[in-house]
Amino acid sequence: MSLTSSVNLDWIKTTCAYCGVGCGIEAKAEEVSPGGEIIVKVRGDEDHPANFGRLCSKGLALGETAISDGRLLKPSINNVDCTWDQALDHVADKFKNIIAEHGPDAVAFYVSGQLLTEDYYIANKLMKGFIGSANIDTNSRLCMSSSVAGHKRAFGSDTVPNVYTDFELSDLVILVGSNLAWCHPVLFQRLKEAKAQRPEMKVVMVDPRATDTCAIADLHLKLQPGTDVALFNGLLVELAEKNCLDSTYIDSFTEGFESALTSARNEFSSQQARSEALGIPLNDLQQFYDWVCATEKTLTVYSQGVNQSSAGVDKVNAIINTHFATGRIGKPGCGPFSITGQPNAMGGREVGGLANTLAAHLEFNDETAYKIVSEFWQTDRLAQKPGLRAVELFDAIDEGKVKAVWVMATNPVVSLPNANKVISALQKCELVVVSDCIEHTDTAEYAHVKLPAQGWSEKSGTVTNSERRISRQRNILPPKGEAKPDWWIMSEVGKRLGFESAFSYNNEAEIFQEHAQLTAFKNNGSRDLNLAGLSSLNLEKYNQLSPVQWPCDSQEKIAEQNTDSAPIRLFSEGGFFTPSGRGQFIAVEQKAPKTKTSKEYPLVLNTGRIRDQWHTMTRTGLASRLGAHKPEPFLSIHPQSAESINAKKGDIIEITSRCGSALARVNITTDVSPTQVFMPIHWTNMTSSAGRVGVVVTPEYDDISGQPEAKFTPVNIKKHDVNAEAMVVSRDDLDLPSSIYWARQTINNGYLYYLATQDSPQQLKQIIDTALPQEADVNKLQFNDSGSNGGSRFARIRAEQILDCAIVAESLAEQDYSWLGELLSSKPDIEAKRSILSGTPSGRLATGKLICACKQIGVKTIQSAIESKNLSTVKEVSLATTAGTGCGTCMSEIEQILKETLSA
Ligand SMILES: Nc1nc2c(c(=O)[nH]1)N[C@H]1C(S)=C(S)[C@@H](COP(=O)(O)OP(=O)(O)OC[C@H]3O[C@@H](n4cnc5c(=O)[nH]c(N)nc54)[C@H](O)[C@@H]3O)O[C@H]1N2
Ligand SMILES: Nc1nc2c(c(=O)[nH]1)N[C@H]1C(S)=C(S)[C@@H](COP(=O)(O)OP(=O)(O)OC[C@H]3O[C@@H](n4cnc5c(=O)[nH]c(N)nc54)[C@H](O)[C@@H]3O)O[C@H]1N2
Ligand code: SF4
Ligand SMILES: [Mo]
Repeated sequence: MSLTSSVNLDWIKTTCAYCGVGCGIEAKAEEVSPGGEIIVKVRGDEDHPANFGRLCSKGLALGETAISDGRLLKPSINNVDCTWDQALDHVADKFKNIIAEHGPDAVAFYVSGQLLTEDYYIANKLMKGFIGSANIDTNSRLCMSSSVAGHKRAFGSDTVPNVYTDFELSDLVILVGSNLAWCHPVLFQRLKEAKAQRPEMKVVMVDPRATDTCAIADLHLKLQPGTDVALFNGLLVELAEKNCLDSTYIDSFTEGFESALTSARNEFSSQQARSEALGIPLNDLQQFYDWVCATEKTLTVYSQGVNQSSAGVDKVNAIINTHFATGRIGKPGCGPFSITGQPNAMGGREVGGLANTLAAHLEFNDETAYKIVSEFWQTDRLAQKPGLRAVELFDAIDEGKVKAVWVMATNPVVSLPNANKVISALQKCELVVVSDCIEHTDTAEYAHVKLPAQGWSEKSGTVTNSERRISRQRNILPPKGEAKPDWWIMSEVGKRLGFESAFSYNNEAEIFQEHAQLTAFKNNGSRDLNLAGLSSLNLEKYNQLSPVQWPCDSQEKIAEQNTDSAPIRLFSEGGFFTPSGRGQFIAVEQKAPKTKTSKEYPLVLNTGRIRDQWHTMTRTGLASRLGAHKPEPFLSIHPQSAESINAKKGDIIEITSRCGSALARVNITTDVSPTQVFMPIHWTNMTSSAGRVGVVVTPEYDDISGQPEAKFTPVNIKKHDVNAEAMVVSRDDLDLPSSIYWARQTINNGYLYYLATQDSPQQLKQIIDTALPQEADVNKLQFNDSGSNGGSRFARIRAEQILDCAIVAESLAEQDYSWLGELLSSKPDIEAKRSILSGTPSGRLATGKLICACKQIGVKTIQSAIESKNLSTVKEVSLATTAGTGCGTCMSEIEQILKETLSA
């Protein structure tokens, strides 16, 4: 593709495609050479109040993912390419027929916090307003729904009262179930910098597992999984006992304090008993409680360790109770702060994308709300009752009750619990439509209709971040292939379903304006979400919109925000949206997770994220520099667990629950306790043979929110028999037999495969030979390792290129082979050949495992700098090697390497 004169070559302000921090980015299209490939350059936006110029490794690598590789470029029906008209007619006809025969509840949308607000608004309007069913649910059900439900119980609305500057202003930050260092890296950096400036500031981490976030924690409470309610109930008791209550706040603005306190008191006979149940030493528990009692500016930041639990909503309310009790809410530096995961989790909540919300913070079972929305949308078909929530929805598909599902911007075959059941449901479903920007995803495999959506850098609209700040995402590049905006695709189907006038939009600005108008419609202060100040933005103003926080009910208020950028906090003086106008304490009690461990399933599986990958890797998986940090699916287990199954470094482990099994490389570490194991969520059928952890995860969920218990599945583990292993670099996908364990990492110009099998090394070599593409005119370089029972190393070389290369042995655990990842972009010179034949990196290939993804610095470079230059601080290492000078998230690893190298 060549740049046309219509493409803007200036730096354009936009927002990151990934997490809910919502960092501002400046991006720019650039031709590598005249008429050549276009790349997108990315830098942090210094004016954006979320990040003030900072970015993390994922944000910095966005340019590398804005490429044509792997993109879904054309619509198709049953895997045959077709025109947009054919695809849209087909979807509309099928929906129409199914609705005519079985009613509107026989169809469903399953959408995502990665849609823009404009897309999300259209999805909600079409399903709830015009198809007349509330069967639209979203992956935010798996992510934020416990927080939403907790907020509604306490505040009467789904409101996040805080702002990011609270991270800097707080004196005590409690991180609950949040791996901030890896999952919200820019907030982590802000917190870290604040703590460096004010060392008296305290950070407490509440997580059963040790993570990189520990690096800034003064105290780590390694609680038993699922026991957060008991921890915060204990705090409430302590606050009462130590006279640390704010009775003015309690009396003036809240209700239900006494019963919440009674419930917390009755839970345990003493704090000693509580500490035993929590698995936290009494001293640590007391230290934590003392700090909270003594610190006015206490900020509780929480994420999936809280939400993804069958007691998720109770956990949220147990936290909020403690802030109500102390009046520490809505004031600088304090409050209960739920941080969102996806870039537009908040926007989705605002339009009402969850199956149990009507629209724009208006709820079902409320006649006034019903009238407001019907009147505004001019519809008499508005859904009457809440729809099915994610897990229930896929169960209903499995049972044949829902016959058509349209999946947009999410990959449920990977991300839903009991994920093999999702496959069986999709296989039975009469119509599966998938809108995605990527051609091959685990879910798209089961689609009858595939619709190419515009992705980041092409699409245009708005997102809302964790601090209620609305920012524009702007297009930088022309769309790839025939990709269209999601809102356009749905509107076209809406028109074809007979709702012409309701879905005739010329651009996304018109949709945003309508959404803003609905939030303001007959609002009169009755709803927190009010975008009246934005409800008359025309296209030009919309295009110029700078980041703005809601509520923004007048243009004057927006102008004020722009002049002194005064952040908006809520609830410091009540003003709740409950029927009584008072904040509600909720009496909660510790409940055990729904599925119990047993003799057969003695360990608890915890799942979560890694630093450099985003979810199912459809996009971060495209950037080679993001693949190197953790290249394979892994299972973290404690040394005692390893001993119990006789596992050692490099082994492959099979992990099994009542739902299913997965395979992963073992990571033996005291970061997890002896009764727990941890596995990341990112690997799929596209990137591994059996690394999809969702297959193992229990489908139990919180009854109130419907959010699955993704952090607690009883499992057992055993060693997977392996007689031979191989690493293969290949320019193409390898088609491997199903008996082989494999995982695939993207490298420059191809893939690095990790293989393991019960076959012999010789048999494995044959399998690799068959899987590699036939090539003519190649020179073969081969070394047969007589010491390794049929092991070998070989490469095929043509002209100045290494085509592929493999190392086969009984075991590869003893050495680091990450240097193989460099081969497809290196010349077949003497250093490369020597490395291949000897199986040991030499020369420039010897920099070791990647530590700093931004600056591409390997472990060996860091180690040798420490040794040769006598470095003794992380800062010195950074200066000497540039490692850690990009996003800085690798600093704690650098520190670890420094410690290890110095002690060695
Ligand atoms: N690199 C990266 N960043 C991301 C994402 C990504 O895919 N990759 N995804 C984004 C999204 S959508 C989300 S939702 C966020 C999630 O961000 P986080 O919630 O920070 O991430 P997780 O790794 O899911 O889980 C957080 C922690 O909860 C802990 N935990 C498990 N059980 C319990 C418990 O019972 N109590 C407590 N207190 N803690 C527990 C886990 O050990 C884990 O360390 O990250 C966002 N940012
Ligand atoms: N066991 C376990 N399971 C979990 C979690 C966990 O911690 N443990 N976390 C849960 C959480 S918090 C989340 S948020 C989910 C995330 O899980 P998913 O939402 O399933 O993961 P993604 O890989 O982000 O899927 C997004 C898809 O949308 C596509 N896409 C990107 N942009 C666009 C766009 O603009 N339009 C369209 N149409 N498509 C687009 C991407 O290519 C990708 O295929 O996983 C959940 N599942
Ligand atoms: S912290 Fe990283 S992933 Fe999150 S928005 Fe900022 S740059 Fe993007
Ligand atoms: Mo999420």
